[in-house]
Amino acid sequence: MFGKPKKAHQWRGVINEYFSRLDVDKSTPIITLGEGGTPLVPAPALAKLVGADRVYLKFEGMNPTGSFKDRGMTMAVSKAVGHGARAVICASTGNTSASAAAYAAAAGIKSVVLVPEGKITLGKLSQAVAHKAQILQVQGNFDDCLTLARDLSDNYPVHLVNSVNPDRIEGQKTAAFEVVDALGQGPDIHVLPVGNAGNYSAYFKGYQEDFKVRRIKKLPKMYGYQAEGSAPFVQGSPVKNPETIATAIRIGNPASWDLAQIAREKSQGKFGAVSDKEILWMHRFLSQELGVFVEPSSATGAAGLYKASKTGESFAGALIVVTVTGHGLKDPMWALKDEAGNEITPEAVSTNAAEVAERLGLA
Ligand code: AN7
Repeated sequence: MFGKPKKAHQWRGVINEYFSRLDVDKSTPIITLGEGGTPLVPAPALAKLVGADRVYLKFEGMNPTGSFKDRGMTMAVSKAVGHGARAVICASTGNTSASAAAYAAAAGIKSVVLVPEGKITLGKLSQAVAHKAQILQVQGNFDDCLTLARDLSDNYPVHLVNSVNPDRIEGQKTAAFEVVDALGQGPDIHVLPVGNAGNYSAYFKGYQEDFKVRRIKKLPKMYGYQAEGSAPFVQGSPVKNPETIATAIRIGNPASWDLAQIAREKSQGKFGAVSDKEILWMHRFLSQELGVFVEPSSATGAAGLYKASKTGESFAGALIVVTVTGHGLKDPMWALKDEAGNEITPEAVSTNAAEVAERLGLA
């Protein structure tokens, strides 16, 4: 009645899906966990909130390790293995290390990760441990970790997989291709959170390539948002001691500074900053009104978009895509606090149906 079973279409990861558009060839060993192919989720409640025609969330928490980093890591680790590397190293606020550790495990090589002491979330740390990375907590911030990772990879036999490695940006540009494939056009505005600005630069690269081959008619405006205590692009210079609860983007000296400035200028985009409070408000809005659970830093783009609409920018008639970069389970503690910051503990009840119905307000 339902016909013969047919082979289900299986997404094959970004290198296989976009092979001809990436810097790879037949000799490149493809290390993949099936990354990419993430949902573009309609966000009518957010469109209404900001007065736009249509808003979509590119839900990057749906990648194998729960963040967009997997797109760049499949490329970086594949190329590293292709070059004969036996070990990779990265500095990380957490997601890069989780991804590097997983792809290194899949490749059967060693991973070394340098993280700022006490400043990465439990979910991310557990991933690096699970995938058997050699983890060192550095007495410094992310920027110090990156300096150290660059130094080690320059002088010792270990391959750097931070986004200063162009293979990372190359892999991450596939997210823009997917947006265009899904919409059949480019958005008017693309919004995302910014730390090192690797992803901001990568989306722009993807859109620029789509523009060159006429898959889109114009370049989307790139809007990048940072946390107020960690906003070097807004300040116009590096921030020495960045601070924000959004630990993923607690970065004061962005590695992709120049690329990001070019992307902002050529796309007629902008950078902005939002407070931790605004980030947490949007974090809750996305999970409660749209069913999309992200880590706080991932709500920064949407929070910036909302702030822009509140302060007078009109999005009437606009088609907007907002990238939400990492999954809520990476850092679940923020969902377990109410607006005043108090712990939320579900009520305990007996097994009596009448009593439970009454507690639920059903009786
Ligand atoms: C969820 O993992 O830098 O602007 O070391 O984890 O490309 O740096 C993470 C960054 C946004 C910012 N959202 O992206 C790391 C790291 C999440 C992130 C960013 C990060 P970039």
